Amino acid sequence: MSLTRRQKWRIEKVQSERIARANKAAIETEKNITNEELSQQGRVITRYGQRQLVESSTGELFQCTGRQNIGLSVAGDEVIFQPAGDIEGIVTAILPRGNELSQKNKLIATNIDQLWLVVATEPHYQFELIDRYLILAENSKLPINIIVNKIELVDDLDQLYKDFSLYQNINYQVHFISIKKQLNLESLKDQLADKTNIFLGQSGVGKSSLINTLIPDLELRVNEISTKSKLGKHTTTNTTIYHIPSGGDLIDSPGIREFQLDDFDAKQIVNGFREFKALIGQCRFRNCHHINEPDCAVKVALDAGEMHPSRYENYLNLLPE
Ligand SMILES: Nc1nc2c(ncn2[C@@H]2O[C@H](COP(=O)(O)OP(=O)(O)OP(=O)(O)O)[C@@H](O)[C@H]2O)c(=O)[nH]1
Ligand SMILES: [Mg+2]
Ligand SMILES: [Zn+2]
Repeated sequence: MSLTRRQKWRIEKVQSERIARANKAAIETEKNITNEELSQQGRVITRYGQRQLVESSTGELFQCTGRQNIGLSVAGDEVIFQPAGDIEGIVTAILPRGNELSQKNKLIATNIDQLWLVVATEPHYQFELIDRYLILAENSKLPINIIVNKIELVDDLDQLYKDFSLYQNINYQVHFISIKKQLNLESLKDQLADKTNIFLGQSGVGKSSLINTLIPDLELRVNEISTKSKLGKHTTTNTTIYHIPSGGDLIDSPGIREFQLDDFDAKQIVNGFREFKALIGQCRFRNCHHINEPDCAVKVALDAGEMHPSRYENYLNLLPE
């Protein structure tokens, strides 16, 4: 759908008005900066419109506007900010990002140490969907591991372990848990400690249940942030970082519920299969698609049983026409 000139003009006008308002707010805040207040490094906890809530290294929260032309920071961003009074401040720089998680070109969060793909026995896990999430993570340079929830629902645990051994064999960690029966949650907490974590996965697998188990007073904290940031109740719909009492941080992103996997191109798909990496340079043809070319290292590995047939099948299914 293409926009008419008039529609484009409207959108640009609304945007420039919004930016003008933000700049005006920044100028107002800047007036309150006294010389004693030196720049600090902090982390963006959540963003609301043109404002962001920044946590200082001592754990204080500052409601900040951004200085002009530095771009918008999102949850996870390390920033340099200058306090103006006790609760306000101005972000003057965004530090280079280690990684980014985006959805449809919209940045959701940055500097994620660990992405967890949550699947469950009900709705029953699907390998093709798992592989698609893994492709996304591998291409965004996001370390990813797998959580299998609701294990108390299966009769045959051995079969379940066998199903996921193919991912363990290519060095993804797999945690089998039951939130309902509180199984294996302690070992998971150990894995979350000292890291910034985010949970992804289809609806109904238990992401919210897991977050509530890890942070029992989550609702209280959401309210606290709303009050401190004066951002109103809207905060609950924003991507926000919370500290887990047992260690580590958690990025809660309700938008993840609608998370859609974009289509990948052939290069991204090859890049998304971890076990291909060691083989890629070894095919006879440099532009080998690993389908039916002669002397294809991927096919050789498959025939030798070194690559799982289900992964290769998904590779073929996911390749664009
Ligand atoms: N049997 C069983 N049910 C569970 C377990 N963990 C969560 N559930 C249930 O699964 C349902 C979905 O859980 P949620 O935490 O809402 O799932 P979600 O991933 O946040 O889903 P969306 O918000 O829609 O993306 C709820 O009814 C939970 O009570 C578990 O270990 N075993
Ligand atoms: Mg949920
Ligand atoms: Zn090949």
